[in-house]
Amino acid sequence: MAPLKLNSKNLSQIATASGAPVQIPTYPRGDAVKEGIVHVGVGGFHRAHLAVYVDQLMQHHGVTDYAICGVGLQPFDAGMRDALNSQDGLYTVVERSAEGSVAKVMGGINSYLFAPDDREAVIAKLAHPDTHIVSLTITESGYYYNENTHQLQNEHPDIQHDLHDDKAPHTAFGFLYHAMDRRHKQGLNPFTVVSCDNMQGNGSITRNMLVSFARLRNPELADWINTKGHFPNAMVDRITPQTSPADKVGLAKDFGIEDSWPIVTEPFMQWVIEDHFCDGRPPFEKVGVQIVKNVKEVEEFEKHKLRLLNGSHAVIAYGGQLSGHKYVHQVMENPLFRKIVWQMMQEEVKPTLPVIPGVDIDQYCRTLVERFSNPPIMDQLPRICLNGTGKIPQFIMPTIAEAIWVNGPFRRLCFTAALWMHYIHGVEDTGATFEVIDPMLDELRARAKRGDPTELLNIKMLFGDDLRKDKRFMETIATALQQIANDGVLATLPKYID
Ligand code: CS2
Repeated sequence: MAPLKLNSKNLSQIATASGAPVQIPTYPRGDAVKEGIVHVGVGGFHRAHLAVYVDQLMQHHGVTDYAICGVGLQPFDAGMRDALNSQDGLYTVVERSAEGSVAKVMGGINSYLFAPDDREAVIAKLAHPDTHIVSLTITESGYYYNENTHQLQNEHPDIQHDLHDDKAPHTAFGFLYHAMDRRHKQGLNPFTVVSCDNMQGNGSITRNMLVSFARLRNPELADWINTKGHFPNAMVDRITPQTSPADKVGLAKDFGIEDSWPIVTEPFMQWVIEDHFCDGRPPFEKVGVQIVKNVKEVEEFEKHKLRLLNGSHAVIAYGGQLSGHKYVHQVMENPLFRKIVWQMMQEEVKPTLPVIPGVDIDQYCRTLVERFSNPPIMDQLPRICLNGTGKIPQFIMPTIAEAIWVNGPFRRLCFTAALWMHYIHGVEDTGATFEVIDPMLDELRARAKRGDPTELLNIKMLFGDDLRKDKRFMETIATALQQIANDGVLATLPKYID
């Protein structure tokens, strides 16, 4: 039988059309529900994470006032607009594990607004009294955060544009600012802003950047946002590869669904978030979200995840790409990479991590190795390599700084940072070239020298003075970079394994 196009009309048929059962939303949607969450930056991760939790709240707990309105700010979001609008907001999540695949149609995204088409509609939606939470996946670079000074990048052309233009904001902060202004004037509460991006202290960074932005335009509003607004910190986790053409073909063949943008992901998912919401929240804890009262505890979960998972991903992705691999699980099949991942986690990262009652770090590391080795999800290395300037300063450098303070080892972490510095040239060890995507690529390329990290480390916005001034660090990273440039990744790897 021909696959069925995914939309509301075909839903019940889709549930049983193929031999394999498919979970479908059986809850009210459309005008029958309220959109209490507006999510900015709907991509694969959001649709596999927050939107799944919301789907479960609607499906199993009768929640009707926290459906999601998705928002795209960038011209490249047009593809997501078209995919979701042509399917009544529905899409499929395929959870793939060694045991097989399970398909679930998700209905938590109730509508979608594309800002380049209608910026006013987005501001009005954010300011609407039914909007209680505004969540963000805008990537690290969307926060305009200076890693060195911890301040907003005031001089950035996007920020300058939004500081002086009232009609057509470009950045998330421009939109949030106008919406907060309207809510303030209408006597409403601020909405809670929930960052779902991978940054240590993502909520605090969001608060500080938005309040700094607002202060440059309207200090009174900045004070209101700062005192009344809530920005919970959160640790988010689910490995979500980019959707490939083969994923669509597989979905049609195995489950009889024609979906223009499905998601294939791992079964694992985790969200640990501070219980700080200023305008209400759904009962997230009912669907497995870890809602935590204690700010410190969230910080600790974030540290574990960013340093162990995302830090390991960096060595796998930059090392794997340079040595000609395509997917994470392929890299993990190489015993040298498996060992460096394990030894970096155990010997260099673990000593910098706090003990969290109830969390066994060794077990967490073993689970990560299994998740990375999970062959069927086909996690692409370029996805993880993308935008390294937002990742290395978050996932690797703070661990090195702390390893130095505790007088622990850090040469594998330096090797990882050096891999990224070498990766910037876009040339594999074999001489084959690949595309490098980074918002700072021109500056990186102008500064990157084969075998010499100094000029790159002098980018003040990315790297702290503490590291630049540390002689042992500078020597270790320079040695690693020279070895990679001279001998290639695979020949250098054994030098970093005991
Ligand atoms: C990856 C993350 O892009 C990256 O750097 O490490 O997207 C990773 O897959 C997620 O954080 C997993 O939760």
